[in-house]
Amino acid sequence: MIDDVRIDCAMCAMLNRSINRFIEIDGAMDISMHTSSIIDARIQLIAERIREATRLTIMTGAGVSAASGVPTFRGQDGLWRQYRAEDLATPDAFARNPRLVWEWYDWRRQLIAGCRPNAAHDVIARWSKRHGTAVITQNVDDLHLAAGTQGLIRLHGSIWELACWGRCPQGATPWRDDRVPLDQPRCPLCGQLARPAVVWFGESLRREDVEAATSATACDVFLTVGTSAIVYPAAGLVHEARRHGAFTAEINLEATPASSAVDVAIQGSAEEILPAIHRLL
Ligand code: BJW
Repeated sequence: MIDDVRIDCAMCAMLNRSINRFIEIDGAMDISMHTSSIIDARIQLIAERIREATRLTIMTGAGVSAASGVPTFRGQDGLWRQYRAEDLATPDAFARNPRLVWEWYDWRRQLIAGCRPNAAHDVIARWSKRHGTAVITQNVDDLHLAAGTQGLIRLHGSIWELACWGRCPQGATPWRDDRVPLDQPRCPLCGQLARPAVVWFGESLRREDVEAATSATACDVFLTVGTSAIVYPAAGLVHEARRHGAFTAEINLEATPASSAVDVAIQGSAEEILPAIHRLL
């Protein structure tokens, strides 16, 4: 945080000087006052860039749904703190123990069924209606769809869709099944075991989704929101956008590997920062 105070713009240099005076009186209070003015300046800058942009792309991760009550993967109370990805989110894990994997997905489906979109989803849904906007998500909860987001690119599939584990020709196309609870469902076409139509580690993403996401990196502004930015190929998109000359920004509660690569990083919650940007548009 202290490093954050040493930002290299004229306004902040002036603020830094006044801060240093205040720090002698009450450091903690004034650092947080200054940090909030930096955040305000960054919010303003992002809003300006969005206003000027013809093509806006937003990529989201689990942090966007955290305020709705959906657990993240790698955060403090993240799923991977309790469970091993290798035991639950790989094709090998499903082949070894489909009952265990289905129990985990069924538990998550029941939890997500009780969740509603939050202010971050609502703002993104509004922006998605503006011509030239693309929304890419790694989330499988479909809360962006519930909020009304248009043209959503779902890189990791949907927890509400199933596919045939036996890869029967018709069952390869995912179908929707909203039932909760769900006990080891079967493919309605061939009767073999069904699987959640999500993308597990080591599996390829759908080619159409990767192509759509890649072409959305040719944009003026690219926002990466609520993702730890470590799972590929999603994590590579912000770098691709930068190579295309986009203005890039990150909104996340904490620093990620993307933070040092983007033009502006805001450490804050998606459900507060996105509405604050929206109010300035
Ligand atoms: C807030 C907040 C608030 C909290 N406001 N912020 C290149 C290099 C190295 C490895 C690879 C590579 N290319 C491929 C790989 C292998 C692998 C990979 O990336 N591994 C890495 C871990 C290193 N990738 C794959 O296997 C992918 N397939 C693929 O590339 O196929 C070709 C290939 C295969 C093998 C080798 C090479 C090529 C598939 C990846 C599938 C990921 N699947 C999962 C599960 C989906 C189903 C399910 O939900 O069960 O997807 S794993 C999990 O991680 C899930 C997520 O979508 C994904 C990303 O997580 P996300 O969204 O970033 O969440 P968190 O929890 O990590 O972060 C939340 C963030 O929010 C935190 O930063 C918080 O601070 C923040 N936050 N509250 C704002 N209120």
